Formats: sequence, structure tokens, C-alpha cells
Amino acid sequence: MTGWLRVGPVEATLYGIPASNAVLTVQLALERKQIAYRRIDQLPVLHRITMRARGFEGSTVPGLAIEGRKVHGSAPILRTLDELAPEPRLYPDEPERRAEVEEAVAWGEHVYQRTLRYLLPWSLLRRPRAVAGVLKDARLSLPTGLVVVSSKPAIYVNSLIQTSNSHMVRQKLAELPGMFDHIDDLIARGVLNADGPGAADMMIAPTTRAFLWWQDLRPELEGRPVAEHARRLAPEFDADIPPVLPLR
Ligand SMILES: N[C@@H](CCC(=O)N[C@@H](CS)C(=O)NCC(=O)O)C(=O)O
Repeated sequence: MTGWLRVGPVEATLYGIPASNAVLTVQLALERKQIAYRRIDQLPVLHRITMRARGFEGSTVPGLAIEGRKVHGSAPILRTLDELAPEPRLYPDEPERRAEVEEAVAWGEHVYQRTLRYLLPWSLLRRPRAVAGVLKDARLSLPTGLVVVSSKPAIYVNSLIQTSNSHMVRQKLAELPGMFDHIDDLIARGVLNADGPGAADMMIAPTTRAFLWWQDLRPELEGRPVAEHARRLAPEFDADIPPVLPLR
């Protein structure tokens, strides 16, 4: 994960925020396609305004400016990249396999990816020392250290926006083992981890990799295909959150 890859035919600018699983999905795709890009991070929470001001149709990240287009959202960006730079394919051509990959991408985006947003603000408010590690890959115009010390209000507002509260944390913790089983199953069926990393791998692996930040969740994950998949695809998306989750 370079954040500034300067080989390949196309120049692109990726608008993100630090430590975003959805932004990492797009980075993995750009790097697989060998598309030259730079990542610009915006201040979290304020990005809801800056994304619109930059001309994207939504206020969340990621947004990608590429070949005169502004594409918003990780899945539309993955599809656009397959149009602009067809090889290597992110989505298979064969209709049955494509349908399976599209279903896994949709689940990865609408179910799995969102689960992180319930757990993360709640945990960081209770373990503020973990914030620096989570933000270490930030590409902001301000010094990351300054962002870390002033991060609490932004994390608090984010917890309200995402309904990252004790009730939702408990609910999502109860659902997580089933989600990890589902990913092991997708790997066993060859929907993930097929010939080369594709759209479904890129949608799912960053979220698993982020769940590995929690010391609390590692025992559930380690030694399983789901964890190996994430560590292989997103080795550098690393942080450490000491025990905090209400596991029982
Ligand atoms: N499913 C969308 C999710 C985008 C999303 O929610 N991104 C998060 C960052 S990972 C965000 O911008 N959150 C801030 C907010 O909702 O204000 C995608 O993958 O593009």
C-alpha cells in the first residue's frame, strides 16, 4: 500500500479519510490495475462537506477523480476501473461467476464493511491511546500528531453519526462469528481467493484486516482462512486496540 503509485497509464486522485476500510478497497484495486494515483485524506467528519464541495455526488469516502470523471463509492469505483483498464479483471466475465462475485461485493459493502463503523468509534473513545496507531497511515495536510490529540470530538461526533453505541456494539458482536464463517465459506467455494485478487476480495479483506486490530477479536480470527486472506491482501493496514469489547 503505497498511497502514491507512479507507474501505469492513468493518473487518478483518491479522496479519503485516514483508516478507512472503504478507501483501502479502492487502493487495492488501483494497485492491482497499476494505475498511478495519489491519495488525499480529508479531515474526518468535515469530509461530509468537502466531498460535496469537490463535486462528488455523495458525502462519504472514497471518491475517485479519474479521466475527467468523479466516481463516488467503492463499488461504483471498482466497476469503473474495470471499464477504464480492463486487465486484470476485478469482476469475472463468466455470468455465473460474476453473479457470485457481485453478491459477495454487495454483502461486503452493505453488511460487513458497515459493521466496523459500529465497533470503531465506540472502542476508540474508550481506548484513546489506540488512536495514534489507527491514524498512522494518514495523508492529511496537518501533522498527524495534531490530528491525534484533537481527535476526540471528531470520534465522538462520528459515534453519533454511525450509532456506534453499546447496544449496537453488542448486536454486531453477536453477528460477527457468522460473518467470519460466511467469509470462510466464500473462500472454500472459490468466490474469494480465486485466480487473482478481485472485487470481492478487495471489498472484504480490508474490513477483516481492521477487525484484527482488536486484541479481543484476534482469538476468533487467527488461524482461519478469513484472517489469512486479510493479512495477505492488506498486510500494512495494521493497528492495535487493547481489550475493550463487551464479549460476554
Ligand atoms: N459503502 C460505501 C461506504 C462509504 C462510507 O460510509 N465511508 C465511510 C468511511 S469508511 C465514511 O465516509 N464515513 C463517514 C460518514 O458517514 O460521515 C462505500 O464503500 O463507498
